Amino acid sequence: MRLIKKGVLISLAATFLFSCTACGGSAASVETGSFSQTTPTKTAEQNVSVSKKVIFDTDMMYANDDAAAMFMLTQAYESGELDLLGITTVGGNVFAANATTAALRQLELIGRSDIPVCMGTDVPLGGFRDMQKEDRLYGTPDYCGAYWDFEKDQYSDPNQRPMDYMKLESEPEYGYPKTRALEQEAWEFMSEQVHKYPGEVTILAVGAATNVATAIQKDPAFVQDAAGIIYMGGDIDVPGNATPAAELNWFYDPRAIKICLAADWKSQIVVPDDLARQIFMEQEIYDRIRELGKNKISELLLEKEDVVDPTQPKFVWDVVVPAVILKPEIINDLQTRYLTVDDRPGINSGRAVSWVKNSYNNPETGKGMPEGVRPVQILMSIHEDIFWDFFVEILTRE
Ligand SMILES: [Ca+2]
Repeated sequence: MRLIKKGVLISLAATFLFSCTACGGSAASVETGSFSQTTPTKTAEQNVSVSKKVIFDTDMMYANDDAAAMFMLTQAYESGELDLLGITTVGGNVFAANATTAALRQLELIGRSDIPVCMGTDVPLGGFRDMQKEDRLYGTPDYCGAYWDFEKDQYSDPNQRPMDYMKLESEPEYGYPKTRALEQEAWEFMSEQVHKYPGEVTILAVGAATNVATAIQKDPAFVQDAAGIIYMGGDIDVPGNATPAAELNWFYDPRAIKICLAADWKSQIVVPDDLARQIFMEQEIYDRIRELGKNKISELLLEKEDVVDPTQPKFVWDVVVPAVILKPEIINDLQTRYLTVDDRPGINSGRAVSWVKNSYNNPETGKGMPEGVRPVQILMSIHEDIFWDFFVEILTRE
């Protein structure tokens, strides 16, 4: 029974990486500073500036979109395009212990165990949901990541979930790592690095936002010393992919993402599921990776999956996040909106709510915008051709 459940989880994961999302339009220039704000309309030129020291905060699985995004970052680190300070793990697709094993093991397999990994928390700030109750009241989610294990009544108590990355409930897909995570909490690692390099560190948050929100709560100077944050998460103008209201990362810990979005960052960019729904991994991309890739990364990715099922779109959510930093020319439509999330328990828990320019309100000036909510840049479309060329090039680089 257990194996069957796991089988379901794994097969869903397999469609991830190379499973969902968007489209887009214009050149972007990079300079020191923060991401500029734009009007909530398609712009011809985006003035994006980013720091090149990053921490990758992830709910990683094996050769999924998180893993491919991490490989893009390790490749860029290898060629000196950025400084990958470390990987931190969090809940979302899986629990933090599973994500930690996956990060350590995949770094080993590509020969980059020098990159620090820190295990974070998977306990949402508001506590774990009661999935049986929520199912009854709000319907069964379409996808709920690590919550599947509660959903299927695998654990009668959340404390039975895996909490030691060297003692998972079954042998990990690629085996246990020989290397170990740092003996430090993820939020502490983030905080330490941000203060070590004030104004230089960008957080790339592609799982639930729990670690980042914890750093904000425990370290009053955290946000002020960070360069900014880029999230993958949120369904802004479309129905959720977890529930009708919410995207998975924001469904997992709505309170955390609400705290993050309300913080006074120099720069906040959201890569939403709206975008992910427009961009698909086509067979041609696998074929190009097979043709050009002679490295371990290509091998890992193709070993997991190298044929597109024409009946199932292959979404690629998280891989857009490193591309925003490394190849800002992909950016087409970057909109400024005031953005928050409904963090109350209920049918709308995790729903994104945004304010755009209209006859009375202007997110650029703050006129008519709600108190306690901040402007955020939302990437609504990219230039797909530029993105895919970059994706293939960086992952197949020797
Ligand atoms: Ca993720």
